[in-house]
Amino acid sequence: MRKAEITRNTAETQISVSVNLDGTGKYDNQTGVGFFDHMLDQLSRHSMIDMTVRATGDLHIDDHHTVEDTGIALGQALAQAVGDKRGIRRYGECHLPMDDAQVRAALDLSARPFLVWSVDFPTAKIGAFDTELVREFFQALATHGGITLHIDQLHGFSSHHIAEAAFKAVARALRMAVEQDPRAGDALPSTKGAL
Ligand SMILES: [Mn+2]
Repeated sequence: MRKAEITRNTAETQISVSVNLDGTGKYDNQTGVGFFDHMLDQLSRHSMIDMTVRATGDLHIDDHHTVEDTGIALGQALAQAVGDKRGIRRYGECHLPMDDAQVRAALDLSARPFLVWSVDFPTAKIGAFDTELVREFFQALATHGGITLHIDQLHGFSSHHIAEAAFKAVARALRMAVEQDPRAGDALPSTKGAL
């Protein structure tokens, strides 16, 4: 089964993550950061990856360590669950509209971490949440998941919609990339012989 569990404890955060790539989008995400939980729920639901996240972080400072470290653990879990990448599609993309916002995600499970981030939030906050942490999360996810991840905002004036469209776009792209390609058998989707 393509599942993984990661536990990551530091002086700043204690995090446990479990994922099932062949799930139905069931989620149970509790980080203590309300808006971030809402975004993780979107990531699970729209990728069809079952996801459980528990994070206890130093929220008395701010949400930064909790969000970033959850991205690290989730990236590690995805990389572990996807395994040797035989038979998967490898690439995924999505243009995701949400009311005023449209965000495009394109990704490659390349083992070459890279984030292209072309998103400009019109506000510094969504409720109590710092919008800059959306980028921090995806940077951590890309780095520790071995993902080449491009996220481009095409439209939008609501920070909530832009953030949510980004998470949903990445979710849909991830769903595509981790999916088994019925034509591929157990072949590696690369001419190099390694990914
Ligand atoms: Mn929402």
